[in-house]
Amino acid sequence: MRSAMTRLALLPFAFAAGAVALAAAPATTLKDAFADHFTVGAALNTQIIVQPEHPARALVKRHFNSVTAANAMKWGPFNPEPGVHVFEHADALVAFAEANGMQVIGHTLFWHQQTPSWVFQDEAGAPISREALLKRMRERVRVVAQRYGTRVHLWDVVNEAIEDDGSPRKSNWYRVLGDDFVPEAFRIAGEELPTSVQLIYNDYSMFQPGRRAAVVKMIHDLRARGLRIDGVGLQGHWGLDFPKLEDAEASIVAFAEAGVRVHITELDVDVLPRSPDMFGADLNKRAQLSPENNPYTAGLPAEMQEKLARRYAEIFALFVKHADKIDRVTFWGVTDGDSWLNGFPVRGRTNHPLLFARANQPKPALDAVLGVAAGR
Ligand code: 9MR
Repeated sequence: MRSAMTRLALLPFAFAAGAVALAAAPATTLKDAFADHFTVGAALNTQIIVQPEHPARALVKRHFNSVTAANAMKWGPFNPEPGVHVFEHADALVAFAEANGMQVIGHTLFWHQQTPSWVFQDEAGAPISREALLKRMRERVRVVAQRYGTRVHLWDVVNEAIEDDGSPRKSNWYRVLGDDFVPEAFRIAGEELPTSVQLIYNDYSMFQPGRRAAVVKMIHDLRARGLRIDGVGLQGHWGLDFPKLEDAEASIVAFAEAGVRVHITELDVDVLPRSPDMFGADLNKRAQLSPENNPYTAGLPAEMQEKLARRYAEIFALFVKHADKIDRVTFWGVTDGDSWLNGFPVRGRTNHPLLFARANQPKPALDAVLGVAAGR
């Protein structure tokens, strides 16, 4: 790692002092550059999924060999009312991926967000029983198993069930199922999905020691019960200065040592000011919009482009170092304009967290990431 970092530090980046901020299209692509290391994915919002002429589609086809629905497969958008399924968007994602030789990532079976409240109520509107909830969970997995089977490469079975300190998140799932929530979710997924479909636990701030230890324990507990878990997803909603990459590295190593594959599932690098209590992706945390916390509405200045590029380079140097443990690196969005970070943790900001700018232009960060693959 240190040698890769040192090499990077010595690089005369093409966008240094005075250079134009945005770069020309590179000759190589992300998926080709990292072909020997891991697949490279992007989360697609519903506009990109349903509009064949969407301008970001060309970038997706060129650079990525894995796609995740940002929303279309979650319980709420997919099954908003009892017995009512919206297949159209998920079907379109799967068809687009198949037409272009990309893996489909199923995101996500069970999460505390974007799950309709009816899921946790019986027909009379009273809190649901444990048995009835387990039955609903199984029905959901049966529907996706029957419709997509092995066309979905893996599922994030459970998303975000652990707090920073390692304690269980007190969600609606936990209120009904308690400590059985995660094992029952993996039991149902393992029984209903084809055996070649990988089963993943996915969470943010995986660099936190408490969450790291709890996830390692979860892996051992699931296996002790005879249940299957194939991988762990580190979301990777990171910033220019957080986390310390040694902490992320410790988690990558710990999960691999626990015997699962590692996935980087939702990578982006927030360039806007954020107070430390807002780290992570807890959607209940919000701050007020102000000129101070929204400084780059007219575009990202050259020195910030460079900072972002260097951060992405050190992040990818870490991933390449651990490529034997990592199956996939997925970005949470394609261009800066479609990033969720324009709305979190402050609504209405102009963020620049990805490798492509708002009009699809490659940013210096793309060149820096490709440079890591090339050993530049
Ligand atoms: O990108 C997703 C955004 O469009 C939704 O509004 C949001 C709220 O539910 O969820 C976003 O994706 C989240 C992902 O599913 C799980 N990890 C955190 C992501 C960012 O909130």
